[in-house]
Amino acid sequence: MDQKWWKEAVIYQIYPRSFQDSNGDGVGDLAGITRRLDYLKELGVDAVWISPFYKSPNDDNGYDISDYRAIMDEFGTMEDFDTLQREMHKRGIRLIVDLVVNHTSDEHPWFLESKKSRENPYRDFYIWRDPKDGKEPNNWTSFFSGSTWEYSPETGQYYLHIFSKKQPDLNWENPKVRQEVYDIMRFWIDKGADGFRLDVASMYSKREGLPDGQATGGYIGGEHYQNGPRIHEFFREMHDNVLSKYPEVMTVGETSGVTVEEAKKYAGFGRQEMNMVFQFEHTELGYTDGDKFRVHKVKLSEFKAILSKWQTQLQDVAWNSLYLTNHDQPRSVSRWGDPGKYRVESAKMLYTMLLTQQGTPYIYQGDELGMTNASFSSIDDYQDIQIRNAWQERVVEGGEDPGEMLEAIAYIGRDNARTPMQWDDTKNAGFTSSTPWLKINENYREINAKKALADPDSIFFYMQKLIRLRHEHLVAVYGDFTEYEPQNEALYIYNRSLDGQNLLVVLNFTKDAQDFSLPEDIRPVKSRLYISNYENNDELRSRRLRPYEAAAYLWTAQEGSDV
Ligand code: ISL
Ligand code: CA
Repeated sequence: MDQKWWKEAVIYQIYPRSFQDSNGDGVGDLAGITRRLDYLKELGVDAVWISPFYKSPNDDNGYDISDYRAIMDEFGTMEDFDTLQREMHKRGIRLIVDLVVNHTSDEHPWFLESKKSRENPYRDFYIWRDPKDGKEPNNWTSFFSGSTWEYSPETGQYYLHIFSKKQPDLNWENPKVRQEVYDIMRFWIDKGADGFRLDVASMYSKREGLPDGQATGGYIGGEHYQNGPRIHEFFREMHDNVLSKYPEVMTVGETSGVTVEEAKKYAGFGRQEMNMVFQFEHTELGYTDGDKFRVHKVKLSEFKAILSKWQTQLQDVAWNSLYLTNHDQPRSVSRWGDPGKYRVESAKMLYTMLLTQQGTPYIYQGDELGMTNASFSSIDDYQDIQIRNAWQERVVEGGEDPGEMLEAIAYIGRDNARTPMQWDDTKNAGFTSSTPWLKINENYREINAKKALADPDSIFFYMQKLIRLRHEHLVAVYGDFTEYEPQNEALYIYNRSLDGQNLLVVLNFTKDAQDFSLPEDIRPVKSRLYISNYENNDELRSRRLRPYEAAAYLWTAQEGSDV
């Protein structure tokens, strides 16, 4: 057990545009975050990851950066950043910043130069190709619809963009690009950053020749740029150049398309690449032919199989990260729990799971309140470029059924988690004094922070307790993981164990009562309740679980040991 702060930490993700507006323009900002730090301190999180706050034309809400060393106008000034980081550190909260370097904005000075001429010194900062038979150089499709290629008449070539055409991909083959990235990292470490979340970290290395992808229902071409040929070399170089000099700085890679085998390389102990990765298998569960807007129902056993696989296979070799949602996913209670009658119970149950598995847990803003999907009724209410482009391609141009598409968006679309934080029951939920950039969920009078802080049984205080317990009991962080009854379609049952200390977790994923029988090899001589979302007695035994009940017990089989 190699103890590290980032293994024991619970991290909170802030999407700044939607967290707190401080100046009445309808957009969240850095000063707004500073105002709410005591709230985060009360929740008890150790670190905060803030989605991009750099200068950006906002084609993709800050994931398109035009200056890596300046603050987005709408979010404030560098002084606001300095204050924020100082106030965070004063409270013992670490700061993780987002590093978006698979691509820049097309308004970044590098790209403005690059597109001018084939001889420009910045030409090789991006990926340019000649047309093929007068058309795009290959068949790859963008995460935001259409081709990944955009024609640039100035020079008669196409440039690659895996995301929007305003997000040209950087050419990581060029060592100058990599040195620029390392400089940006040093800049933010000097400014007070304690870590980096590496945006689309699995996609920097594209296969030579950029061959056509296999046509499937999802995004075409991924096999040629996800976990590409030089990716691990790049991360070792990043480590040598930057991270090795700052051993306390943590890194988490957002690695779509990562397999367990690849994750062991990115986040393997002693490999000196990054500390942990976000894997995508559970979030992409049910995507029909890889298409996120066609999600079919899945069984609980499939969901459990993925999470348990990541638990057991990374154990002792690599570190995991744990998340139920983020700014790209629907709300966790809407996707995996019950956003209706059992909203509170199921939200607590889901986070009991997240905070009792091995890996570093990430709580996305508003999930501590049990916020739900946006439930907008019109396409005009959505702002997300992915949603809008998919609508244009499928409904407007493709003639697909608008009702079905709206339903798919309401279930899986990225704006579901981007509606503003619900702070109180006043107009605009205390988020802003004017019109919010994205509509506030109509349920804010029922679901808000003010109400949660006045209710000792709220999801907020339950999460606070889960965080405190995780800090007190290392078995929850480092314990080995063993699953029971993987085929059970109602209950998720697992045990964590560390040095004779055990934590048994039982989670009911249904709205019905379910019988739990104590696994045969679990014979506690002593046990006590760790946490539950219902009133419970204090010993571990077979019994009936109520709807969405979660119960976790500390126990030992050793005579004379304490729990
Ligand atoms: O939304 C997704 C699935 O359709 C995700 O796969 C997402 O596009 C992917 O994880 C990359 O996400 C990250 O990079 C994007 C940005 O739009 C996302 O917000 C960011 O988290 C481009 O920078
Ligand atoms: Ca503002």
